[in-house]
Amino acid sequence: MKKRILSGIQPSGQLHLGNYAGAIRQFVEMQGEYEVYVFVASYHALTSTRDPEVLGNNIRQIVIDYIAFGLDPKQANIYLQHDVPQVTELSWILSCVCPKHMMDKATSYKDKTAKGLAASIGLYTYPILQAADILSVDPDFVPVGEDQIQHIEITRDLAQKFNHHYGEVFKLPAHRIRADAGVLPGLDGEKMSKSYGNTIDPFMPEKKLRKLLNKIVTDSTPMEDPKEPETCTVYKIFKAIAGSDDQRTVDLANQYRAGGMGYGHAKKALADLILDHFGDARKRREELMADPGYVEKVLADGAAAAREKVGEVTERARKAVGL
Ligand code: AQP
Repeated sequence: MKKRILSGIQPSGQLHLGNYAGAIRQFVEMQGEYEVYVFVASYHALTSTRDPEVLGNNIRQIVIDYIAFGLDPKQANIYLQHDVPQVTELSWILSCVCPKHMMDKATSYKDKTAKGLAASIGLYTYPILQAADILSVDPDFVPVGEDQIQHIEITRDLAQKFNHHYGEVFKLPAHRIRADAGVLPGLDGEKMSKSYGNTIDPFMPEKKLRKLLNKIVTDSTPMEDPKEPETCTVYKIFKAIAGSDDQRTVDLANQYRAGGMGYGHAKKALADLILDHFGDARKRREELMADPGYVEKVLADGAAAAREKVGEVTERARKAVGL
């Protein structure tokens, strides 16, 4: 029997290279070999998005982009979190075994409120809802970016606490990180993040994309001097997309170290790489945008599969607690 994976992304803005490098690329690589559940974390996005129209558009766009990036609806169950409302029931059940200090320790709440997000209870407890999302389909692995490791550990802790008290109800999943992905920096060198306004969208029109890449913050080393690639945001992004062993990455690193190369040149190389790497995805996205019926069908099928599996797990949890 195939092992199962689950992961999701919040529709809190346009998907970016960080989401691709840390998460989506893994989903695509694992489909076929694994049973795949990938969802759009619409309830989670309520912690940051208060405009209903924006939220609706983001949700639809993420589904289109998942498929454009290479997720195959024939091999992956793609669904919307709010089409499977039992996850919120599981979230409540888990919140009743979650000690408050577990949430106090979660770093993303501090990071996000420090960046100006409203300090809501939803944001504070979102790792519990995330645990419910994950545990609800009994996955073996959760492919995520490095920044999410703490949340997968919280998920395991909560499952263990629940199982310890009520018996073996939840399966303990492991996180899966892509070997050389790391946390991708954004235009300002901080973690690339939808809500930080520092993202690179690989689907942007070419001219806009090139202009945007010119904004990546670099240091002031003069053109003729040697430069250190590993501390440069442009190079880090290039390496994450092309791969560390790719000849183009090796050549670019050599150019940095040799001197005589300006950052403008590296930014141009990055733009060329993105346009090349995502060439097929960009075309597929155009086609999908013109076919809303297909996207609806994918979501209906995905929701049906997810509801069946989540229903089973919810029933187990209900019984265990005495409901
Ligand atoms: N910069 C990144 N580098 C590597 N992986 C990343 N991920 C996000 N940013 C990077 C991975 O993408 C998946 C989706 O994450 P999410 O949208 O559910 O939440 P997030 O991690 O908080 O992503 P963002 O873009 O930063 O969204 P906002 O700004 O709304 O919080 C996860 O697997 C994550 O690791």
